[in-house]
Amino acid sequence: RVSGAHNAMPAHTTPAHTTPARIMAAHNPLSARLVEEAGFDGAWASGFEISAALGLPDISLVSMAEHLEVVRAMAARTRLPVVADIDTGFGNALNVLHAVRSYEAAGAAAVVIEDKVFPKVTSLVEGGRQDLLRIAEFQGKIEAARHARNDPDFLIIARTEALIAGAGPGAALERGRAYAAAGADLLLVHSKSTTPDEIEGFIAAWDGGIPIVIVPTAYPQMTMARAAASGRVGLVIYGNHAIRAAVAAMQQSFARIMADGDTLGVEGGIAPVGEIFRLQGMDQVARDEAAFLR
Ligand code: SPV
Ligand code: MG
Repeated sequence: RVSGAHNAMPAHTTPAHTTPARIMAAHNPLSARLVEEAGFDGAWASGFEISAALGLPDISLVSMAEHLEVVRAMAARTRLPVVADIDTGFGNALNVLHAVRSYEAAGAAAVVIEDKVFPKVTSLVEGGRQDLLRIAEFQGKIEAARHARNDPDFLIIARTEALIAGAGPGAALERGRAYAAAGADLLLVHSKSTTPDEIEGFIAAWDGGIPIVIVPTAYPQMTMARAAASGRVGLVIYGNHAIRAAVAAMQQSFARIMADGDTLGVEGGIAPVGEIFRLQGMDQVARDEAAFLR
């Protein structure tokens, strides 16, 4: 269960200063463990990050089976709820039925399904093709997701890309309301505006009765306090900060080693081998050896 999310806001009320749950991106089980140790409330199995980790663009090239196996391994290695980014649901409403059953069985706590046409293009890229699905068809996908889940606490998060597609705040509200009416537990509204104004305008106008999810990558001025003050944000997803942190750290270390011709200079700035042993659970290996190897 994603704490704080399911009942973050009772229908049609706007309690002040609801504290949103914080969900950090991860692209493999190790990064999910680091998300847990840092104290986040959940791990975001980001399509962008998992694509990038496979050396691929986030344009629906990673298959459901590939993404699902990463989610399964993450859920096995962290106690945190894993929020699975299933993009468009890998096809139509029938694909969504199969996807939701599969992700719930794999140990995910929630899925996010977005209202773009399959194959989708990543949201934040300049000039990306952003084609929206018909509202009724996406409502069918939400209804399929609700029908497929076993546990009512498995969250179905509907994501509208109306602002990303440039369809405007009216279209975003219309779609959000339609998805809430179809039974979504939360509404993710994505924006690539470089200030929080667009999202704050949406949140102020929101009357759909379910909590909102935001991904403030393009508008990092959206602090936790600011999100909480709206009273309508149930989850904040930090969408791609794990892969960006990892890439920057590797680039710096690799460049230094190439420049220096040895690894002495990076030793103080990278994790000691013992830290990797700890994250791998080598202490348990030693206990298991003592207990079971004869
Ligand atoms: C992801 O992390 O895969 C997302 C968020 O969907 S974004 O890349 O900003 O669209
Ligand atoms: Mg994604």
